[in-house]
Amino acid sequence: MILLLALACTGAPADKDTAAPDTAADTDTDTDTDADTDTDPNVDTAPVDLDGDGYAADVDCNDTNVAVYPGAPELWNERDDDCDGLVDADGAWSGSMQMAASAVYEGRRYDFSLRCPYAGTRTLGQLAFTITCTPDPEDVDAQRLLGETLIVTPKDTDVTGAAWADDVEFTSANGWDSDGEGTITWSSFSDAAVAVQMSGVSLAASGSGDIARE
Ligand SMILES: [Ca+2]
Ligand SMILES: [Ca+2]
Ligand SMILES: [Ca+2]
Ligand SMILES: [Ca+2]
Repeated sequence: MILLLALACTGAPADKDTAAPDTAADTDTDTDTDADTDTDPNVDTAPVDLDGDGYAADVDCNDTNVAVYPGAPELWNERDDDCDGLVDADGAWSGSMQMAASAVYEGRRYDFSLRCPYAGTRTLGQLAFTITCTPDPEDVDAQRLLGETLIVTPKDTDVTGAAWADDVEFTSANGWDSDGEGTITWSSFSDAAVAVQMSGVSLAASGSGDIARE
């Protein structure tokens, strides 16, 4: 009996693969049914599509969810549905805003019109942006009352879904700052409208504009 067992464990085992092509490199005893073209019929390299959405695991960014695949409709669900590497409206955003500001100084009112580029990002529930207003460098009153630059930044950066509304801060290069409010409303995953405003005793400003994902 011992001799028979020893004999059974020596030498090349019989090839029982059922798939073509069969090669001399294949010396296993497994029975597999893969239909790939690699030289080892015991290794199945054929693309796998676990969730059956028509996209194999190498291109399907979630092969266990049938609603997620390249080109799938992107939804506001904090998930990358279309496999473009971006969750919802995440990405870099830019655009231009027009701001109106008014200041009262020594009993006289001054009005200013400012063009203010928007630059920011939205990443995994966090918002960051800087709206940089540059008053006319030739306007002595604007420089004195608003500063060389007037910057708007968010105070609370949490964002979910298609809308954000929270406090912002206006900061002048002249050294003062003032709280205001801001909103961003997404009309799609690549377009949004921005509005900011602040209202102080001697200074008020409000602006709006459109931004787009880069
Ligand atoms: Ca799949
Ligand atoms: Ca999938
Ligand atoms: Ca999504
Ligand atoms: Ca996406």
